Amino acid sequence: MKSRVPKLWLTARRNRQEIIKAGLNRRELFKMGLLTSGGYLVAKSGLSAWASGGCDAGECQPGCSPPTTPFIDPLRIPPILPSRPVTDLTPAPQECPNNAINPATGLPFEGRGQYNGVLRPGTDCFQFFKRFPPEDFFITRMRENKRFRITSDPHIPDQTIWGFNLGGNDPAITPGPTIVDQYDGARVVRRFNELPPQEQNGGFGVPEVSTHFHNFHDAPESDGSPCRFFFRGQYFDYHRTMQTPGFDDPNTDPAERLLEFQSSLWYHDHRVEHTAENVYKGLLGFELLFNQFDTGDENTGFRLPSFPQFDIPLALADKLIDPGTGKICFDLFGFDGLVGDKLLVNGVLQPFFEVQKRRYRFRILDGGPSRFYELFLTNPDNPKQSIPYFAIANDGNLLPAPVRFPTSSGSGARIGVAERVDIIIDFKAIARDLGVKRLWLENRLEQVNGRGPTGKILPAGQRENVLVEFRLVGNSVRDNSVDPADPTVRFYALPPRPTPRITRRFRFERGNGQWQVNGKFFDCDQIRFTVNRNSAERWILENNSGGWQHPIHIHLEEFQIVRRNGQLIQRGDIEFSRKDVVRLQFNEKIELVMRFRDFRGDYPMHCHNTIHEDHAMMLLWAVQDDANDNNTRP
Ligand SMILES: [Cu+2]
Repeated sequence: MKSRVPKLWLTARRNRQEIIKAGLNRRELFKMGLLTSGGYLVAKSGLSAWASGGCDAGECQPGCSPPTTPFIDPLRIPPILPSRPVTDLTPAPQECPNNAINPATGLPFEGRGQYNGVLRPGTDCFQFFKRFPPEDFFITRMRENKRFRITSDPHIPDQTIWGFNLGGNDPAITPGPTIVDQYDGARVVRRFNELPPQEQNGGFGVPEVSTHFHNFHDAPESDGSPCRFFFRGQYFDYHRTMQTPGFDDPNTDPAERLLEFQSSLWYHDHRVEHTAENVYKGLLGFELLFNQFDTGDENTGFRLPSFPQFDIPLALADKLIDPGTGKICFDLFGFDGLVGDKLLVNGVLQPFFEVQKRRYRFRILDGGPSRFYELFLTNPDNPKQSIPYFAIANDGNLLPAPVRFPTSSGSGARIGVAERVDIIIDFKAIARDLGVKRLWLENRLEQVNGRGPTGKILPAGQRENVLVEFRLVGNSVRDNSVDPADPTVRFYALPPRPTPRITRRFRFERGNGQWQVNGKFFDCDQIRFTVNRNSAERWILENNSGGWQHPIHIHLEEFQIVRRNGQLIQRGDIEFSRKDVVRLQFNEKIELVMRFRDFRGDYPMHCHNTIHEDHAMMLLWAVQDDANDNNTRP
């Protein structure tokens, strides 16, 4: 596909390869005067001529990926990571980091206790380790896999990905193995960094990692925080209390804690300044939690479709492919964000999935780096039909009751990067009522760059927008799962909104060619404000721009959105929910309330468009006892 490319981009392209070879990062380039404040590369004479227009080898741009064929490969479902009794783990996990020097690497065995690459002896001991001693452990190794297939199409070669494995000598995969767990007995997750050296990264990716368990209620030392990355040759133990929030808060009613279970979570790399590259390269996976209500068995509790047969995680990712090599590429100099023109689900390019005529639960994750999705079901044989599905969870949290899509105004469920939506599709009803044999799960939200979606909804039935083709096979089968169309169905009530101690305001904006919160860039060494432990606060998130959208993520606990642009969020709205990411859209103002319980220490808030996050739309705040910090615009 040929297209006219702005002159600025031609210049950028001409310089890109030399700079990648020199191993400079963007911050260094900026300091050297090689990047403009707009984020574009300054032209340098004497570098090799690159492109003269259209799409050439090495051009990593939407519209330049080679043609591919959809629906030739089945959906892959990541395997489940086994757990074992902690007595089998050698060396045993310990409360304070194992910082003895490994003679083979010259580095501490364990990376915990390092901050921004520097060891801080005596820090990052596990909070509540004695109160919740681990009973079981998970083990996994981050590795390169050079033989990863995104499609069986012979024109597309093997890809090199970075992923997680099952803990032994098996190959790494992306998404990594799914961690399945319950609120019962504490846990340790031991992760080894066995990634290749930086110079073997194939153009992007940094072999320094910090694995965030996206919005589980964890202490900073176990949260996979951006500045607590660790190196090749090290391991890192993450302690999970497996408690809902409020276990160390005298003000939390135990009954309320039963409303704060989580279901669909994920883990992903969070290395400061390099999260986008590392997650795009494959460092993510699902983490699913069950409890006495969301049991994984459709005969018990809320009677949601049984796991794993009828309960399927779907990680959405958009990629760019180098037209010269057929390899997935990443544009290190695209500061707006990266929007791919190839859609992958669970690491497979536009897969098909054979389903029985019954209800399924799909846990849909926007894996980024920058794309927003609005989800619709389409009958390819009759795209005019409106086909319903039901959202039952928003982010990690079951809704008070199912929400039907498309809505009365015709909208699908919209998700930004890192948001999740669990949906139930009733293939039996759809086959019976509409005569459907194939069904496309489509993203119809137009987005042409990393700035955010245009808001336009694209027509139904376009192959390039299809995420998965469902093929309905066999006769209708036994199904004991709850019918989400039943208006009497209820899940958890929303916990009462707490009374905030203080209101703080945060403006998310462009500044000096990058991204800021309240006029400042992220800094690992700057805690911007401190929250009283076991208190609640009101935070106002503002975006005064009509040109950018930001999915904002807050670590530690879920918040509730009280108002979006002054409008109260009401029962029946999909945002009438606990949330851990909120879409801050054009010229929006979001009011949320949130509690900060149990753990002490530092946590980030950041844009989850991972390109914006890396440059440097993030800040750190801390939780401490009786801090009484009254900074309202920190
Ligand atoms: Cu952003």
